[in-house]
Amino acid sequence: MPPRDLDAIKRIAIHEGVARGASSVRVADAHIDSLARARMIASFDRGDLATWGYDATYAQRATEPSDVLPGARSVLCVALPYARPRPHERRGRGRVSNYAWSADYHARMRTLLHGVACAIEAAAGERCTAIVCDTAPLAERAYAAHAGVGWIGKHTNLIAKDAGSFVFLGEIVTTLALPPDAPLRTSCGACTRCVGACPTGALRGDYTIDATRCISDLTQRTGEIPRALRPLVGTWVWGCDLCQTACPPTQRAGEDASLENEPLDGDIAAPDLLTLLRLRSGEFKRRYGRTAMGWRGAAVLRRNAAVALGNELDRAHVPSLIEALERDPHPMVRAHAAWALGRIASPPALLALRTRAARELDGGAVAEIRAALEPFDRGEALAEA
Ligand code: B12
Ligand code: SF4
Ligand code: SF4
Repeated sequence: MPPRDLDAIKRIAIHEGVARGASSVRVADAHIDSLARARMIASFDRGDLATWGYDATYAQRATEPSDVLPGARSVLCVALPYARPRPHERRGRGRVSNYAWSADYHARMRTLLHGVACAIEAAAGERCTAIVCDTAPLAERAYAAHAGVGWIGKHTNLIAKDAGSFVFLGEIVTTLALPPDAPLRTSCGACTRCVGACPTGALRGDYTIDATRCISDLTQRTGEIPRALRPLVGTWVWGCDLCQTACPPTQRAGEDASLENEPLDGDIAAPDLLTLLRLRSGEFKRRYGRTAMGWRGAAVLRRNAAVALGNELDRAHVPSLIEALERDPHPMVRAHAAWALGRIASPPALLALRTRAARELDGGAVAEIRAALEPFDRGEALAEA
């Protein structure tokens, strides 16, 4: 196909993408990205992504677009903005990351990409595209940076030129050799605001992250949240936005008013923690099934609510935490409720822990109850001595 026609196809794709809500649509060459591969392997070797089970094979596949589509020559990268104003903080309410307030972005992104891919294939007269968003192995940020959609910041997110970092990324890998765009020349410079804003010290400041410390990872994992990190999670119950809300280019970008980013309801961004602590499967599916919070199940959200309540240190929450300690069907939730009660440490909280210690059958929950009581038992032993 002559280059002139490829230029026209690229223009059609860009027009289609922007018309469908993307803030940016640009093209990268579908080369093997050796730099990104080396950075990913180094990150996996350090254990930064330990919870995700990524390895050198994943890094290899993610930096070779022909793994997604044999014969790939170009990657069309799009950024879809999603920032919305955050509700005021209120006691007893959890914090949910901006990206999960509206209907799950994967479906929206796929619809957008599908429309653009159809336009490309109609113009090319052949099947020549594959769609990627989050699921197929692809270093999405690295290719978006090559295409000049934005640059990768010290918080490791891609900062789109005008929309900031609150953008979802999606790609169309194609066998067409579309004319590539140039990367941006922008960088973070001397700024380190995201590093200072991160409560868990997950960001090193050298454009790498220890994701095992990131609240986004901690609130999405299915196992326990490490005890030492629980106090640092604060009241986040799903994801975390702190490094991005501190980021000057993201602040300057402001919000996106499109209807698709409208929060599903008034509570979704700041759910009532006691309601979340009692959330069961049916209600979970009804409330969260359509959102990006809908894939880990109700027990993970109950666990996160227990941690948030432990961090609020409000004695009024003790009866609900005792109920979770005694009746929650999931041992992980009982274990985190034990931790929360130990943090609050009012006389009824400690009594409930001691009573439960004699009845609890799950080893992990027993260990948490013992750990919660340990400072007080030690104190009593010292007083007796
Ligand atoms: C696993 C994962 C996570 C993990 C790990 C995050 C991480 N930083 O790696 C956790 C659960 C922590 C996470 C959290 C979030 N995630 Co996430 N996540 C992913 C996923 C599925 C894979 C990322 C991955 O492979 N990480 C491994 C690292 C080593 O590789 P990498 O980040 O892709 O790329 C590195 C290299 O490319 C390298 N690099 C290569 N070339 C160059 C060149 C230069 C100059 C530099 C500096 C770096 C560099 O730097 C990159 C960053 O370290 C991607 C989707 C995808 N397939 O890419 C979404 C994705 C990265 N997540 C996304 C989002 C929205 C989030 C959250 C904002 C959600 C939230 N609010 O809670 C947070 C942000 C936390 C943070 N500070 O990163 C978006 C990011 C959009 C954007 N603007 O960048 C993505 C792209 C999903 C999407 N399709 O939109 N996520
Ligand atoms: S999302 Fe939160 S915990 Fe994760 S790196 Fe950013 S500020 Fe730190
Ligand atoms: S806060 Fe500053 S250092 Fe961090 S990503 Fe934004 S511009 Fe870069």
